[in-house]
Amino acid sequence: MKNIQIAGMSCGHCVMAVTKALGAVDGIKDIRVDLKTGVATYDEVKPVEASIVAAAIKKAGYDIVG
Ligand SMILES: [Cu+2]
Repeated sequence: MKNIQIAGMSCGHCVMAVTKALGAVDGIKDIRVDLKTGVATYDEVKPVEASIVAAAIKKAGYDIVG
């Protein structure tokens, strides 16, 4: 179970966009995104490099905090 803090989400569309972006990354499943806290939670079925996750989030128009 991984947690990432995402900046820039403001509505349900943002949640969908982030969920979709994470879902497109090979190895990531069971994604939950909380709009209020900005935290995305997911499981990895295989190791996924943090840089790949960051790139996917960035491509969707958001940033990982920290
Ligand atoms: Cu939005």
